[in-house]
Amino acid sequence: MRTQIAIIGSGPSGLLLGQLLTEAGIDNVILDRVGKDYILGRVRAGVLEEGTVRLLDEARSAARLHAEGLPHNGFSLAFDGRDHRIDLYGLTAGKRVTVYGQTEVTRDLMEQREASGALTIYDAADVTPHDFDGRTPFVSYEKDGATQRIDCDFIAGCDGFHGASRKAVPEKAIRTFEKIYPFGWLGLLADVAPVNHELIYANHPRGFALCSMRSVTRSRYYIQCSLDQKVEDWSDDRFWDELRRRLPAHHAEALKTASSFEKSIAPLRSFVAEPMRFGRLFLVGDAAHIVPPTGAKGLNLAASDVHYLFEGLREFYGDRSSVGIDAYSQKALARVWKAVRFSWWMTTMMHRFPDTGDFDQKIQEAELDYLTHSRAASTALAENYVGLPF
Ligand code: FAS
Ligand code: PHB
Repeated sequence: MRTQIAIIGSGPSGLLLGQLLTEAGIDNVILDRVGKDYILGRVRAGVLEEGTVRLLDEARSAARLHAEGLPHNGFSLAFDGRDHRIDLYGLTAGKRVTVYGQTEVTRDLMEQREASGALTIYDAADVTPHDFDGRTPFVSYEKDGATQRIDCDFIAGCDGFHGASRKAVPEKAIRTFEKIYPFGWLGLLADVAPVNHELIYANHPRGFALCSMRSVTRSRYYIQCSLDQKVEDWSDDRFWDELRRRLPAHHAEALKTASSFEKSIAPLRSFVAEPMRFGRLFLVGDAAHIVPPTGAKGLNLAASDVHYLFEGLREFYGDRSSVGIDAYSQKALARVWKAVRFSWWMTTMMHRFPDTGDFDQKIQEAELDYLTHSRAASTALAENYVGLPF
């Protein structure tokens, strides 16, 4: 088989890139090692920047997002028993975010891809990129008991942090930067009305908590937990009690609870691989970088990577110019590092660290106090949260 772009990974990165390429008449094939249902079973991001929404519009995959997504003009920081609203809309001259689950984004992109007739190969084992340092790259994989091959012009490694693409790059050709946080997030999904109409990020001596949502009838909550915690040790009641203890009293009293239908613990890390291009292989999204979810940046960074790569590939096939693809890594990394910084800053400000001493605690409190009483400081927070320009 031959295609122009072989895409490894059918998560948001691969699906969004595939849809934009298909819309532009550039042939592409997506391969994933698991099936559709497994991918749709993963619960991840919940907040979309305007740039991500625009790209989904361009991919003609945003109809349900516009019908069901929740535009949010602000969020609250809770600490010291009070909450302080950050007016995103007012501080950024009219920008906002949209609350719409990554699972639904993925479902919409999958449906649009099926309607377009573009090929996705699920349950492809041992997917491996080859000869990407030359002019005739190809991808091999195992399926139906045989080794298959797809010849292509370029390979997009959209296969996430644990994927095969970054691992296929010679060690001497890549540089990585990593920070592991000494805690995780225990997340819960329940069909119950959210405690607040906007998100609440809570800094509390017992640990961080986040009140989010998927709709006005489906809540998404997180509490910071130590890395030795096991999800099976957390009954719903224990989770709800701990969440209440970390919220200001008026929210704790208003909290509505119900049986959870999803509970999981995610570790937190910051990770960046440089560069993001190796000959005819491009790394996209989580394959190249990971951020702690505190700043709601992971999925949105994947979208901006896709934007830069798609524009470069469209220029390559349209104008026979490689200027765009040659600039991909440098352009993507410039935005990645700003989002990595913001996510690190939000995480450091909002969480309790095991080695947090009295001095560090006072600095955290001073940061929050300054942030909620200075227009300049809250504007800086707001412009990063809604997403820096592509
Ligand atoms: P993904 O990991 O989503 O997709 C990669 C795809 O490649 C998968 O379908 C996988 O099956 C496939 N694949 C992997 N290896 C392969 C191989 N060898 N061969 C073929 N296919 C392969 N971001 C936020 O903004 N907010 C959040 O709250 C948030 N929570 C998260 C919670 C968890 C547990 C995780 C892991 C991430 C979270 N993220 C969050 C970040 C997340 O949303 C990612 O940024 C987003 O999924 C990135 O999308 P992709 O780059 O497509 O990678
Ligand atoms: C979510 O709803 O899953 C979510 C929202 C905001 C974040 C992280 C996760 O910062």
